Amino acid sequence: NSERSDVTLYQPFLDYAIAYMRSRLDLEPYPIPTGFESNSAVVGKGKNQEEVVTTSYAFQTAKLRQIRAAHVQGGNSLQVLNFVIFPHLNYDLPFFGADLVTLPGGHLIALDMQPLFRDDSAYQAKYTEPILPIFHAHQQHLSWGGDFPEEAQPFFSPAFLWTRPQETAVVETQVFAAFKDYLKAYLDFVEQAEAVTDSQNLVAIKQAQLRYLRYRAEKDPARGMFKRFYGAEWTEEYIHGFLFDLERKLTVVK
Ligand code: DBV
Repeated sequence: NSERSDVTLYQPFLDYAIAYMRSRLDLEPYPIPTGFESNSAVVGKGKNQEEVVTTSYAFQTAKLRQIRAAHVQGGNSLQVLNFVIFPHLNYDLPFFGADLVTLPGGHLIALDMQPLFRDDSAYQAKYTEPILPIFHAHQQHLSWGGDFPEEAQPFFSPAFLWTRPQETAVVETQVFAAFKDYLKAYLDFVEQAEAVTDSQNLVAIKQAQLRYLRYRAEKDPARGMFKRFYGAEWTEEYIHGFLFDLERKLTVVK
């Protein structure tokens, strides 16, 4: 239905996530580099002109190094909520990863608890098997989205919800319900998580986090879009200085 408006499609997801996290976690602000809290640009020509606003949100807790969201609002056919939780390096927790994307071509939804150790069966038993019932319940309504980059596969769990709904109403209902269930299950994991102290495990976690982070920063599917809107310099700084900032944080002398 072309009458309906998608302009705030993911705002309820963002509002829900922040309110829900506040209800269960002791959220502290996480610094957003100056100039990256929000950016806007006018794109397109004539009647097709749209303002594209990108807003950043970031928090931290004792167990979660960075909880951050990028919300892109550019009218009916450009809405993105990219929401990722990066645990501290002394927890074996997976990443919470949500990439909710609406483009002129349609909706693209990626939702997962992205594993540190994809092929480790003990890890799967701990962090994937418990969410398989949620995955199967939602997958019934959200069919597999088809091909995605082969090289990205190691970073997704067997409970990866990947779907391209035709209808905006499906995003508002089924996808929103899945998002809530995954976030709840993730916070349950966080609640139960105990700090890792074994030095070998700590090294493995750090390596796995860096592997994930480097992949995401290098292959960020939003890079082209951000460059067109806001220029190359802003985009690279946004990616490495905020969206995927672990390497920078590790090299800062505290
Ligand atoms: N994706 C991001 C960030 C975004 C973002 C930070 C702030 O990681 C948006 C914005 N994702 C975004 C956009 C597109 C996608 C696509 C705008 C569409 C790009 C386009 O079509 O031009 C999951 N996101 C995708 C795709 C996947 C994901 C698989 C399709 C890519 C393709 O077909 O090439 N989430 C994404 C991903 C990982 C993840 C690749 C890897 C670990 O966690």
